Amino acid sequence: MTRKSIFALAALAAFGAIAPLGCKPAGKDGASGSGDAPKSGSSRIVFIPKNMGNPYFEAMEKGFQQASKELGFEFSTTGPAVAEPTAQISYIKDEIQRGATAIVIAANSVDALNGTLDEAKAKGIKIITVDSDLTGNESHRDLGVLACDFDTMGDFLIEQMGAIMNYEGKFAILSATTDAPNQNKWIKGMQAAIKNPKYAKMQLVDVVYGDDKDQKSLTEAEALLTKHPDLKGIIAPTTVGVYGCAKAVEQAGVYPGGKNAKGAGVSVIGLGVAKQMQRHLKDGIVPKVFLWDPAEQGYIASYAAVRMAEGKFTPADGATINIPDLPLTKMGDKKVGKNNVLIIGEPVEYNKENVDKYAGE
Ligand code: RAM
Repeated sequence: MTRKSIFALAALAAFGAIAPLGCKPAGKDGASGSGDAPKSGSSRIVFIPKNMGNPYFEAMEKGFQQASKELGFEFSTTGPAVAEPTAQISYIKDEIQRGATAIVIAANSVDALNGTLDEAKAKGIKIITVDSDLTGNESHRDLGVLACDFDTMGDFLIEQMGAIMNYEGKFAILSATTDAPNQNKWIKGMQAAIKNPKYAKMQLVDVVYGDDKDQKSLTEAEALLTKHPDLKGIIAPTTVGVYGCAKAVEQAGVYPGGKNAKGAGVSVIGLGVAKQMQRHLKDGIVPKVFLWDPAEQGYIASYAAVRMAEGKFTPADGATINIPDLPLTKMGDKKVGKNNVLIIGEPVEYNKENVDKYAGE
């Protein structure tokens, strides 16, 4: 028996000690039914992404599913079709009624959910944010599990764009929704970063929003190309957005080396899912994108939720939680920091040379 399966059995036994708080599967319109079949007598973790049908969050579900197999909880995903600030409230309320053990949520707003999350916490439901935190309102959840250090993301993206455009010329940002906590934190970081004299010749000419919708992202990217014919780059720190930008520069032929490119052309970079960006990277339409394995957030959030429900883990600055290794990733002790944020790691670069390896994961 492998180390992992021994661990899984031990954890399953321990988890059985948790009082079941309700076992009805989520049955709302948006429910994906992505978990294992309901396990009677076990606890329930519900994942509420920003929006359903987003490949990024679908990748995250794999981490919950893996943890569900190891720990034996019932897992389901439910959420709104569109990423709007208040769109997640009714889904949280439903879970308060049903009595989920834990709600894991990628917040669409820093404050619109506060009251509803407080109601859930008052019922003993553990609240964990992933991907997008309640920035400035962290007390309304128990823990935030974030892929990377949000404080350095702005510097990182500006330096990446700068190096590609020779630290000179016009660039734009294409984001997701205007309220997205993670996006806004990163945009603020980028706006602060360009004040560094190193970037004095770079000009941020526009910030536009594709709302994490395919068509709107494409249309907004096309509008940027029309409005700024001398644009040298677009940073899209959203997986839906960066894909829309890739399609726009491809269709317009203005990517580096494209038939309508002026000078070095328009370089698109951002945060992208390897599989979704694979062809654009391999064809040289997009030079590079960055991301992390979204599944890790689901996996760690699941373990944190279960250990919290067991009374074995209390999130606090300096507290640690041990996470078993994933088949491809070493985990181990993860430390909680300020505002109860657990940062997993750093973004990985996907490019022409390595994307096949990551897209196959
Ligand atoms: C989109 C969402 C999500 C973000 C990723 C990188 O899918 O906006 O919140 O973290 O991109």
